[in-house]
Amino acid sequence: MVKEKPNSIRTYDKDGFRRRAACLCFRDQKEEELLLVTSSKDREKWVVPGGGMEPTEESHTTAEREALEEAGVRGTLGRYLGMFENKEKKHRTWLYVFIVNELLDDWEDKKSMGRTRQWFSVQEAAQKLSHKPVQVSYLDLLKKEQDMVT
Ligand code: U71
Ligand code: MG
Repeated sequence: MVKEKPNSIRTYDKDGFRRRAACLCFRDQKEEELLLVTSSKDREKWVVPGGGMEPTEESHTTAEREALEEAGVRGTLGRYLGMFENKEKKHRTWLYVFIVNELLDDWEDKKSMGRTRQWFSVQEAAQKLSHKPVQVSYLDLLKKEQDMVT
């Protein structure tokens, strides 16, 4: 299926990197169960919900909007985890923790492209994301943080 986002305008940093934002959507504050969504191009593959920042948006606004559009979740935006660069694809992603408190039955990308979502343990998620090395590095950072407090 071809992805169409007719009203979206891409934004770029001065050096030509596309600006994105994304959320690690957890079931609760324990941050053990993570929600992934299927890829727009390949329904067999899983990705972290996220997408391009629009001209008037701040990264946290984009992150919450993408969680709603791609995963159909509402919740509470948590801490900022950092900015992750994909040198190959030339984009930068501002990443946040997000605690889900509402799972909608119907949402935009389910209707438009049949996108689905599923909970995974952080360890399972890292395996599912192996085709997206930068997204694996999101979880590496999370593990590092968790090791520091335990
Ligand atoms: C795709 C591109 C794409 C990106 C898209 C990636 O459509 P999407 O939201 O699921 O995400 O597809 P994915 O991650 O679902 O497989 O990656 P691919 O490897 O399939 O080409 O990302 P990348 O190649 O730049 O990493 O970006 P564009 O440049 O093709 O739009 O869309 P993204 O960045 O999430 O933006 P948005 O705002 O449409 O969600
Ligand atoms: Mg996206």
